Amino acid sequence: MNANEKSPLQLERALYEPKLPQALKGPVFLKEGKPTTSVGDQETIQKLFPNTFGQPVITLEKADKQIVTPIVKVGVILSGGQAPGGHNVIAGLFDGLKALHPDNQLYGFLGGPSGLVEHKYIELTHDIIDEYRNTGGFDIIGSGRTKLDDPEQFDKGAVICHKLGINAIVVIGGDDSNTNACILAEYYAQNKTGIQVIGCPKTIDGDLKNEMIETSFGFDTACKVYSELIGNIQRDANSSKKYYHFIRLMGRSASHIALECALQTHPNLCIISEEVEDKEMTLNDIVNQIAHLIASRAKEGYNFGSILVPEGLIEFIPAMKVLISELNDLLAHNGVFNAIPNDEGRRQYVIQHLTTGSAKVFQSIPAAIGKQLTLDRDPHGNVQVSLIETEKLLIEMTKHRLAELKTKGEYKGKFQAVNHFFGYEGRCATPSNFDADYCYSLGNTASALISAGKTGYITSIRNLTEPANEWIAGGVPITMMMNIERRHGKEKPVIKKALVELDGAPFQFFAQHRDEWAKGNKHYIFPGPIQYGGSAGVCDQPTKTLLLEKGKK
Ligand code: FBP
Repeated sequence: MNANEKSPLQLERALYEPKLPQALKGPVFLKEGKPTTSVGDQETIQKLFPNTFGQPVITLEKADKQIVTPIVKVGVILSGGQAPGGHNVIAGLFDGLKALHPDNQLYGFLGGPSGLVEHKYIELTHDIIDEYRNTGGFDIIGSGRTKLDDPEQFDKGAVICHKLGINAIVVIGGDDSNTNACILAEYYAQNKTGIQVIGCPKTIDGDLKNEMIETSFGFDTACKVYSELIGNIQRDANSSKKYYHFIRLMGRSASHIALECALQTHPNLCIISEEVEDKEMTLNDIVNQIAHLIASRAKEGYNFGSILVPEGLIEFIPAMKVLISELNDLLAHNGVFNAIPNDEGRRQYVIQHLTTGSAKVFQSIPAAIGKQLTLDRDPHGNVQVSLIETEKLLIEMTKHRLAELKTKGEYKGKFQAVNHFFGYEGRCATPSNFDADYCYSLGNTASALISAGKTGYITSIRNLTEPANEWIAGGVPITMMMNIERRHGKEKPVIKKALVELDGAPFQFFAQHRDEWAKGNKHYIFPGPIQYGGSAGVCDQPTKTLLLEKGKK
């Protein structure tokens, strides 16, 4: 690519040198902790993962001199949705491998996990890596959602690894992809293929986190991008004073993104799905809450405001949850449904085959939303919540409710709503310094684990609210994060998904302040765009979620 085709920021970011934890700045040794167990169902997990269960947590520490490590060839896979920083994981891995031995090689499997199975790959060279340093996106090798969980796929993967001499695969993915990475690691160990598997915690959703994984990469940048946009919208609302902005935010099931954006921008209302479920709120309860907020703001003369809606809300409303689960069963491989040529025919088919309660709920929601609920599931069997326009549903229902309040004389304002959905805007943004540094460190750590012959580990960087120099790098056995959950009718070993904890510090802080933020227009915060150059206080700040979780504000 011609340098002239790049923006000044692109050119400058290409030169950015990610900050590393002190321990990763030279030769490292692997310090092993005590044997581990799993977060739940230990006996079953141990039986399912006899080779990879119980391994110790590893911490990387500074070594006096470089020990000689065997030459390795590594294949890397980007799995699932894009998240800012993926290219830096690969750059960190590449640089780490080359520092260990110049003859080490890195291959990229193309288009996600399917690249491994279909033998589509490229060798990643210095020139390619340099082109993608500190950039957003996953376009260096592409990503995909093919589910890697079948021994036949594993065997096909082993064939290409043996052909290329690959001894290790790095899977950069979310909770489902890392679960499958662990299954792959176990399978390759059991079958003595000599192929190691290492995972890396990726997802903007922020739901792959636990005691050892403080946050998944991409969450920081994505939330900062959305918060900038929310701040801009709040400023616009406050200027024209005529619109209510309903802003749906990506994040799949978990509301971490909505909560983080609320902490960064102080909207008038932010719905948290986990709270809706906990309080067993109905759709009507949510609409009433919104309508009453609007009515009380109108009394003070404010006919504008900001309302944040988490993407997965619909799945957390108890009656909707039942409906979605019935739809999952009804529509799985349903040739009859798929053959119905028109929307109305499909709608009637669904109504006839649901239980009476769910049929009623299905009939009560607008046909367009009903249709969105019946669309294809993703390869992991999840409803594609990003396609469900909950914000539009809420606007429509709020309009009706406000009209009722008006007839009763309880509302005298004017309601004009604008809907937004922020998701894809943030997933490939130029990574913040935090994500650029964090991802580079994750990749570098993976190279150390591989060279030491480790398998079934996920890379972990902790102490993230301190300067990068003080971060703690290491590896955590993936089995340590697993339990057994019922998924699509079957008991499965899975990494425990982290939803918003209502007794956790981030939600508690939000809950203590939301009543103030609901009122007037003085509480809005306008975070502005991500800053890459300038003082660390502005450029290197981690998320509010992380700060609060660590007892800092
Ligand atoms: P991952 O969990 O794979 O990281 O994906 C995150 C996400 O961006 C969700 O927030 C969103 O629901 C989903 O991907 C959208 O999927 P798609 O990219 O297939 O439209």
